[in-house]
Amino acid sequence: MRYGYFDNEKREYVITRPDTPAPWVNYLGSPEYGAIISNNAGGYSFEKSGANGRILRYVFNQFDEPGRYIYIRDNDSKDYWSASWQPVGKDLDEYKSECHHGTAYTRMIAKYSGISSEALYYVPLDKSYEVWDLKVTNNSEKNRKLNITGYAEFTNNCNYEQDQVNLQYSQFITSTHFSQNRVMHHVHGNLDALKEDEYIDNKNVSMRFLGMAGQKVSSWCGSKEGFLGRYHDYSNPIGVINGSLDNKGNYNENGCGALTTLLELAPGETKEVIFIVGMKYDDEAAKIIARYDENENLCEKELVELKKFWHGKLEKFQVKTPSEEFNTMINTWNAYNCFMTFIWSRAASFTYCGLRNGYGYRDTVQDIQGIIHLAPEMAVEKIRFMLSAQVDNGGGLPLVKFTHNPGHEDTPDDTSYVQETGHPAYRADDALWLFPTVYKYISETGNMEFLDEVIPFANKDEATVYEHLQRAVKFSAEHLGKHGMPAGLYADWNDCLRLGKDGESSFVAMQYYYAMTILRKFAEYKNDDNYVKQLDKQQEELGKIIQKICYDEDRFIRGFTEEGNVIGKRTDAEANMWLNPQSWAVISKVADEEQGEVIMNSVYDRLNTEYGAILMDPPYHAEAFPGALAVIYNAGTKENSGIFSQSQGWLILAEALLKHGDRAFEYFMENSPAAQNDRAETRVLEPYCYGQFTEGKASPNFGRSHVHWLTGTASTVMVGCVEGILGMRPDFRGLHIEPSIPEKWEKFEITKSFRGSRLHIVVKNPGHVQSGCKKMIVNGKEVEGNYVTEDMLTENTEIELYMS
Ligand code: IFM
Repeated sequence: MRYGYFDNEKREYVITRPDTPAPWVNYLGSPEYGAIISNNAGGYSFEKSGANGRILRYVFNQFDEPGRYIYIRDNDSKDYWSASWQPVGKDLDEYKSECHHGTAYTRMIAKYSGISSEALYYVPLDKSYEVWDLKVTNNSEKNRKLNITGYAEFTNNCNYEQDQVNLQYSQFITSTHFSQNRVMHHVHGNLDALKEDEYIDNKNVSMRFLGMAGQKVSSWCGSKEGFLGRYHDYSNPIGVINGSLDNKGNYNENGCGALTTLLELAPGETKEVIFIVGMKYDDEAAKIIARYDENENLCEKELVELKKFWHGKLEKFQVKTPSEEFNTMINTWNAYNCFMTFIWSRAASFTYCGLRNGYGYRDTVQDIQGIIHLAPEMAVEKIRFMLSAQVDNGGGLPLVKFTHNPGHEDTPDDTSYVQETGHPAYRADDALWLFPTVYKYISETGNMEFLDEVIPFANKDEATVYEHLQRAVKFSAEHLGKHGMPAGLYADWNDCLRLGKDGESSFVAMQYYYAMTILRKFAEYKNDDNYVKQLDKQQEELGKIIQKICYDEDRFIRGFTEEGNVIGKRTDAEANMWLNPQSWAVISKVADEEQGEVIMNSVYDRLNTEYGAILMDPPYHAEAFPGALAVIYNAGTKENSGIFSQSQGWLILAEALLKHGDRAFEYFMENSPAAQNDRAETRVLEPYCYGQFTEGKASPNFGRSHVHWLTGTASTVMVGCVEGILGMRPDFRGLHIEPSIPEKWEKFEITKSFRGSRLHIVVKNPGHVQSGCKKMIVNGKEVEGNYVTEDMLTENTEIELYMS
């Protein structure tokens, strides 16, 4: 069953049935002013921090309420509805609606009772407030008198947790006041005698507002109970039913902002009402509202600006392949998803309440990879930041606080860090993610000088990027287990594998091996011959160990427990086959081609399902060792044999590197949100974004996906598709083009910005092969091989590649 469609031209997903199997959401703004909105206007907003800057309340895991509600009431018939289907929830036979989720804006269109409305929700570019721009049209033949009411439910405290649980405190610090065109909500209003930079117990007055522009306020309300009425709810607020709000604020109750205006519409007439929400003091709120009163069509202009910004970013890489699903994801939705996870990390979603007050090291470093081909200038800023969160011993800080202060941070070796972040020790993999990320950035841009840039460590001292990477390798070398492979420490990529300082991880061993390949390239570039030799030796030894103790006939094992027992051997009753060590053996080139074929066939035979490959099989139940935390989850769920979208990306890449275009694409399609648009009731999650995992075959809900818009996922799939399937593989001097495509594809095109040139690449495949290059023509001249070097680039570079 489908609930909507992709409008690729506008880069929108259009929801035509509002009763979606879950709230399908969009992101507006950025954590500077963050707003999340569902297709039924549910959601919340915050300034700077989801944990400490919460403005609008949302009750998690509770049917998508409350939200940015706009009520419309016919004052003659007294009938009322909402600009989004919920909260009033009119009969869908009479109420027709569309929700257009676009790039950082959402537009709700509704038609009911001869009235149509369009509510556009967005955060203007570089502004820290949100706008709900409503246009209402009278499509009937008579004059209509409508009450339009905007409702914003403010949290009683900027701290999300305090608002939700500490009611004996948070209920007694708020009050609301009305002035002219706005409800001002004061938190700690009694502290207004303090100066702006004075605090008592870390507290000072903060103010939020709901303002109205474009029309005159006819009535207002500042108390949730006053607006809803006792024993009423969001679907039938007394303030809307009565036709007028009570014009009362709150003092020691739950605050809200509700504003009503009366619209009189002649047949065919359209009028506009603009609601604005933000966290500002009164004079600034007044100025913001005035801008919308004074500037005609400001909202439309701001929307144009917003689209220009986002579409401009997406335009940097566009494909035209025979697969609509692939095009949709790569051109818009996977790319947009990558930007959202890059910007937001796990700051907030409908699953993440915003309480994790920082960036996860590994996820954030991986997220960067998803946007390097689109916005290398944004990527490098974040790379710098993440390098500055590397401890001088080479390890990454498991959690990098939003208040990160390079050079002055505590580390997992300090009790204070452990107490503050809850992370008791280093993880084995964190800093190893830097290698592919830094390599991709330097190769995309050719910015070799980046290696010499000096960046501080998290705790003390500073070093060049090259030295940072050397320290990361040193960290692994200094944390080896009994067999000489990297110790698993508090976790590797898999949060549910606690292998400690004696247990060992084959996945990290492969990452470490791969890190040395990359570092060697940098060392060669820098003519650091001794270091090259050292790396060669170290890598060769590691490769031998991995082959000797980790290869088990047709698979790589997952590692060793602290006691030295093998995890994931063929004869184990549970978890005897794992996905990641197979794909990473190929990616890292620990496995040669022949071995790669064997292990990837094992994956296909043992782990693949119609929704992607499960993480391991069979799930843990009775045989888990103490560090196998996956057992805490139901079988077929999350790390316990769920289908991790993140791992699908590596699988796609690994198959593509083996030149298996058909299989790479098959894995893409199995797990691609867009490819499941027609199975929305099974997938449940938004068909335009990746989730953390899909329930595996051991679950009775096989195929259902969870944890939307999560970090780490969209980016690995993006890399699998761009670098893997499409074969965009830049290096220091240019771009290798090595597609691994389904053999049925006869042709595809790419437009790509690359080092100041606009590439137009046409790949032809008349002989229907999965990989290869028979001939390549660059700007009309046939060149040797499939490598476009920088000196061949012109402002517009025309490339034709014949695969067969
Ligand atoms: O790698 C982790 C990630 O950091 C958090 N979510 C789960 C992944 C796998 O355990």
